[in-house]
Amino acid sequence: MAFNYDNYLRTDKMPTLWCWGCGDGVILKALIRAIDKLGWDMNDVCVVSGIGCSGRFSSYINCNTVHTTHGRAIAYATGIKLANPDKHVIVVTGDGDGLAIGGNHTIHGCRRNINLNHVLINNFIYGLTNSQTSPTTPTGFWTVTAQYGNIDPNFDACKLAAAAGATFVARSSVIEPSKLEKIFADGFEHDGYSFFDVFSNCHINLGRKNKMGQATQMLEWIDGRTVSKAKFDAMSEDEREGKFPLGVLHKNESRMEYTKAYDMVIKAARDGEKIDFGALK
Ligand SMILES: Cc1ncc(C[n+]2csc(CCOP(=O)(O)OP(=O)(O)O)c2C)c(N)n1
Repeated sequence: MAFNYDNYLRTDKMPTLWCWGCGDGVILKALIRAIDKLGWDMNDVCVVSGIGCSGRFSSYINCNTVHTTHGRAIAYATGIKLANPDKHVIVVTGDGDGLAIGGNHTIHGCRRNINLNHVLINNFIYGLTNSQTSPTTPTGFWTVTAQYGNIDPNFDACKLAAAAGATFVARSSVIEPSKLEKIFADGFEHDGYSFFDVFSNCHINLGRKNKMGQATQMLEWIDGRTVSKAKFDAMSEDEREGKFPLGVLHKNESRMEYTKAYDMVIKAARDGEKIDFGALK
């Protein structure tokens, strides 16, 4: 039987505001399918987003949603999760939203290992506001804020998240929707900060202005920059240049999740129990 997306969407908000061929729709579908696979009740799910094309997720998905301010989605989501530890909180940001203005919040969410599911839609540009440089814009690319070509080095978002303390870190792309769905489902089940770096195409505000062709050519461009983790691990340093590994890149199940740690604080304040600081490791 065909999958019925209408059960999960605010159909009155359709069609979306996204450009034709935008990868955001692929990611929305994979996210919905992962929720369906896990059998989550949509009343128990909260999707929090910032501002950007990626910020539209909270408008289109039919569950508890909060469309917050640019760069602050993780801060809102942290409060929501602390007050509702039994609910599933999914945060959707862009690369500008989650790595530039909101980079600090991403780092500290990872550091705390709070059980948020952070989907970072990485289209390598500020999409909504017409092509400003983001922390993942490749070197040499034209943007409105780098009209002679981008000289800034770029972040590897997964390395950043893992170094900051996230306990599930994965990369996928809109080229592989079924793998994306599986990676979402695996990460959503993980009890800790799950970070997903999802490569997506913005053929309008990155591609067109850099003469990269249409959506399909941009998918080929993403394909050329990505390799499976297994292949990446077998490559030499030189071969790895400009390539990004795909798959689950880091997982740690031994660290305590933050709402559980915070529960010890509540018990200390309410019942005079001692906090087991040794258990925090
Ligand atoms: C505090 C603040 N600064 C700047 C803006 C303008 N603004 C809105 S979205 C955005 C960037 C969007 O890029 P990204 O986060 O990469 O998301 P995308 O649109 O590509 O999905 C900016 C600069 C804003 N809304 N609020």
